[in-house]
Amino acid sequence: MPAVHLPRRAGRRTNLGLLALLLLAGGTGVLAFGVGTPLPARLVAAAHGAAGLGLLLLVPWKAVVVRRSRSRPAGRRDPVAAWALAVLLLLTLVTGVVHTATGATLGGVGLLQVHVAAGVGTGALLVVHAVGSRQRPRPADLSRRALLRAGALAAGSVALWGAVEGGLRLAGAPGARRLGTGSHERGSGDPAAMPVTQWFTDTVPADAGSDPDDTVELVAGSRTTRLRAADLDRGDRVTAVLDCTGGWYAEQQWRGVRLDRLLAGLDLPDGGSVDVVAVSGYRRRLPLRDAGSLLLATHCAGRPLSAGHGAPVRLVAPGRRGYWWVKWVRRVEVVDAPWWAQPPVPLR
Ligand code: HEM
Ligand SMILES: Nc1nc2c(c(=O)[nH]1)N[C@H]1C(S)=C(S)[C@@H](COP(=O)(O)O)O[C@H]1N2
Ligand SMILES: [Mo]
Repeated sequence: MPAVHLPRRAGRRTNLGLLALLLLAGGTGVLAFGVGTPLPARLVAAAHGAAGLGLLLLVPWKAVVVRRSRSRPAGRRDPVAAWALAVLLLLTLVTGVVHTATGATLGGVGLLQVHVAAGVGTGALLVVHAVGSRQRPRPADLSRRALLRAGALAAGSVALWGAVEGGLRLAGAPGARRLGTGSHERGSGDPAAMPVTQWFTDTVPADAGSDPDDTVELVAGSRTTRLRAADLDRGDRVTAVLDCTGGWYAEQQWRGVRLDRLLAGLDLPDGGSVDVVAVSGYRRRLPLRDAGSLLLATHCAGRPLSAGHGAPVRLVAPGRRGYWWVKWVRRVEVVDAPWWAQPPVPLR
């Protein structure tokens, strides 16, 4: 088998290349959940796709490395963990590409959710695997030839990503019409056709929107005001895209009251924030300086919010991913703390 004669260095380079692409894919994947504005989102998604697809370029080399290690008596001691890693990575790649191309769901679960779960699992197994077969950095890793090879791998990855993008357009696949974040359109202009999505473990409150006397607490300093939810429809309108990290988006017309109008006349701390809290405790903290673009919405597409979509009042946060759009708002509180003093994503 001629492959067995592959120099040891080549195996090491292959492993380092895989590791670099996996770290890049994992890092940009996590970043992709944080960005909602079009251009940065597009760049992050493109880097993510290129890094993920680039892994395929190294498969032939890695196959040789694997075969060689199996032919050595002192080969890998834990092949089960190594194969589990390979299977999980394959699942990550397949679900990533199929989601990108089609936006498909399986029994209500978006393929992107499977992708993210498999990606996180891959990351965990990768740590175990890489610790077990550590490759120490060497001066030669920074040689001209090594950098040229890394450049070729990067160029090949970007070319492969470009080929996939071109293929989606030629085929007229749904993926050709997806948003910069990678999300597929679902129910724009028709809230009834828009998915009802919870971040993690939150649930639709049984009585959401059924009581016309529901109130929202507005807290600033020592002052607490109770506002009837029904009185928050003050005719402020915005058209904005709800872009869920589950991989779908919808553009809707929202109506209610702009947050800066609601807060007018209150004592607002410089550099402060506003906590928007749901009946269930689900919450997000946003910078006060954004108040002019935030809306407490009571209506969507001209009709009162449905229970699933946040009745009687939800936050509309244009340019931010869906998990910021707190539904079933019960309390709005002005705080001195900066917006980033909170978990990066909701915990429920
Ligand atoms: C081992 C880690 C991962 C690998 C190898 C990987 C790989 C991929 C691949 C190959 C694609 C398809 C790209 C294309 O066809 O253009 C993709 C898409 C995507 N992945 Fe990952 N992924 C990983 C982890 C993650 C994580 C942790 C997240 C989020 C937290 C994530 C979010 C996404 C998103 C949003 C897309 C759609 C991007 C688009 O439509 O352009 N991925 N991924
Ligand atoms: N209270 C509460 N608000 C929430 C969530 C949640 O789980 N609980 N999920 C968020 C997420 S992840 C998204 S994408 C949007 C979904 O809004 P929709 O169900 O109206 O489509 O609501 C956001 N607001
Ligand atoms: Mo979401």
